[in-house]
Amino acid sequence: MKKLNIAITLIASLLVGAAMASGNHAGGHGHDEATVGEAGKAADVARTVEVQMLDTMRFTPASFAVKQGETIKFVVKNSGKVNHEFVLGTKKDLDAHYALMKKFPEMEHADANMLSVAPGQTGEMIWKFSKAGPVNVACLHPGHYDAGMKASIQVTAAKGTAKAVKKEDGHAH
Ligand SMILES: [Cu+2]
Repeated sequence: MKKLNIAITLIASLLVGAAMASGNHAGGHGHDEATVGEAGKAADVARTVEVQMLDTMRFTPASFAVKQGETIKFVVKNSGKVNHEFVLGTKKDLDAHYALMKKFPEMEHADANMLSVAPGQTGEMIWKFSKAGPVNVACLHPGHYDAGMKASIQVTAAKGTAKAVKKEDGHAH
């Protein structure tokens, strides 16, 4: 039994170590940040989006749209009485992360793409949506994601992409 405990502790510390390491270098490794955008700079904020987190396991609004290249400041209010979090990612990454959270509920995770907000508090995240396509939001606290605590962000492609394609059918200069 003692051996098993040691093994579990070792696995847990390895996982936490991996999570921390990925937070230190944005981009690369096919991590969340590479596929859904990157931490934004305050100077680039185009607009602020307010989101509320509720104990009914809902985000409001639960879906919104942004433009590719836009930097958004999320002001996330926890209107409930329990902790909630706001985590950006692809559905695949969120699902994988959630499975890990269920196994290790005490796991601390802090990264540029996640925000943990205590009841009655407000957190802020500045995020640059550098890629077009869907981005998902989830609260990964055990039970919350299952109960539907998720939201979706549609990132529309920047204009000019179509033009760039058109140019290529021309003659070589
Ligand atoms: Cu929650």
